Amino acid sequence: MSEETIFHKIMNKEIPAVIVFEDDLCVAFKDVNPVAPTHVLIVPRATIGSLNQAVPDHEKLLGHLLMVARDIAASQNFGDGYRVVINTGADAGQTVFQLHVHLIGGRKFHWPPG
Ligand code: DGP
Repeated sequence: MSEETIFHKIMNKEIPAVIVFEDDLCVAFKDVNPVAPTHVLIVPRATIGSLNQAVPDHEKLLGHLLMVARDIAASQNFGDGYRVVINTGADAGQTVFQLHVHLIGGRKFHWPPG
């Protein structure tokens, strides 16, 4: 079962965050603990605990989150690339159980990630 998270409080403007984009489907704000010069989280307004809780009805929303990530990336001075990440489950490093897309850029990344 999905529960209210800190991201719901941010989306409801109950706690502050630096919001860089919002529309009727999602809110994008700066990560409080950035791992790169640009680190933005794109969060759906619909409660979805993780990618594992996504259902076929969410297909268009999931595509929208990626397009928003792409558009925010285009507004940044990224060099030759950026990374889009969805940590899914504790073993992957997910700590907030509301689906979110990390957009990180502004430095060079290595592969495979840690
Ligand atoms: P993940 O580990 O994939 O669940 O990412 C959660 C991210 O959320 C992590 O990078 C830190 C960020 N975060 C946690 N709490 C807050 C908060 O209160 N405000 C903001 N802006 N970001 C937060």
